[in-house]
Amino acid sequence: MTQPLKVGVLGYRFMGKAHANAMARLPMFFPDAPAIERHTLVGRDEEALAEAAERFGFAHTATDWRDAIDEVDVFYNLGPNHVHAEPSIAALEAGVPVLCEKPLAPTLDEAAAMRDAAAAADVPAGTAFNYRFVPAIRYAKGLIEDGELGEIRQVRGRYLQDWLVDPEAPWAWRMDADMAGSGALGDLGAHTVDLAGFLVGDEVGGIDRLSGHLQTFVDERPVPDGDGDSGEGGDSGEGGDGGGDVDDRAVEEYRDVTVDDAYSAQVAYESGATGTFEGTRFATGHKNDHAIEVHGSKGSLKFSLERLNELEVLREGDRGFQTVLVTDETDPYVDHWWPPGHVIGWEHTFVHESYEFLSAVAEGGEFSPSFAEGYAVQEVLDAIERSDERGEWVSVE
Ligand code: SOE
Repeated sequence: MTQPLKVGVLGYRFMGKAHANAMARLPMFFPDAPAIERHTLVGRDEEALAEAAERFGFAHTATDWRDAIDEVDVFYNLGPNHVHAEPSIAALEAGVPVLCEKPLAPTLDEAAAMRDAAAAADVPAGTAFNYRFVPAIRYAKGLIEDGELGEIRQVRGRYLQDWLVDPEAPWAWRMDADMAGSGALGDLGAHTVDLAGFLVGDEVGGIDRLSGHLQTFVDERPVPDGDGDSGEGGDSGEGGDGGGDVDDRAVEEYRDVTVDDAYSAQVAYESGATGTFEGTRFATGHKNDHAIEVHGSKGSLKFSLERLNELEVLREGDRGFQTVLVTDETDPYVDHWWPPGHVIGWEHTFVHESYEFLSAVAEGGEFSPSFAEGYAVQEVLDAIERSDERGEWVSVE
């Protein structure tokens, strides 16, 4: 009998919890998935790490990621963006497959180094764009591939959150350019750019040129006493949870916000199709509102993450949009979960993602989205920043 794959995970906050949950669900719902052992959890704060390892079912902990890479068969890099490149490259050089959170890196150069390390390794290197694994998104891609929408003319994507509306919401690594790279652009826009490319890229080609705009609304934020940790997985602000309120904690300092709070971009595809993308952490009342629409010569579709079991589709001849409930035989994962109509949620996207990634690892296959695909997204993010700086349309290099 083959030995379970020993999995090492860097990061134990929001994404650590999402992926650990996925690993725990796998053997119960995906018995054909490779057997895994939740082996080593990596972080800097020993006490918090030990508590997380206990809760997430990891047998070992390490405060240095190098120790984990020596011990494991698979490495999940779920740390803040500035710790994506070095550990991921080291793992790949040691022949250890890597699944890394998005965006691939804070800078295009680091992302290029990661892409090159992946190309030189003969193990899978995946970028964790989990929204590709929403069944409704797979269904939408099938419709587009089958020509149901005709010639694709427009794509529209937006990702709206509101966890920074309060100017006193605490500072976190996601607001620091050195650690995060960019703000709403990299954190939210990376998802939208990837999803648009996944859905329509084969039909409309790459993005030829674009016009980007970035805005920061609040320039500095309070750092609660002892908080604002930039450590490996030990961050204070994993997105939606925002690190909580500072009212009941002593505020020692205010720290600069050096990234965008919101971005928007207008894109021109090689085919002549156009697109608009926008992302913000300031959309009052929108918690995790990721939506994408595609318009073609024969039909259109609309997807919203907040109603992820559904897809709104208008086919040629329809007088209005039909809501398709994607929990039937059109869902590639439905047999693994509940009978049709028994809806699934956000956390299931991580289970599907791990199932595909670990299967690729065990079978020596390819995993998509790869580091090369993560790099392609990063090129678009970089172009949006360049366009904003120059105040003009730019090419995507
Ligand atoms: C934070 O804004 C965040 O957690 C993102 O980092 C995730 O990628 C997204 O899925 C939810 O929001």
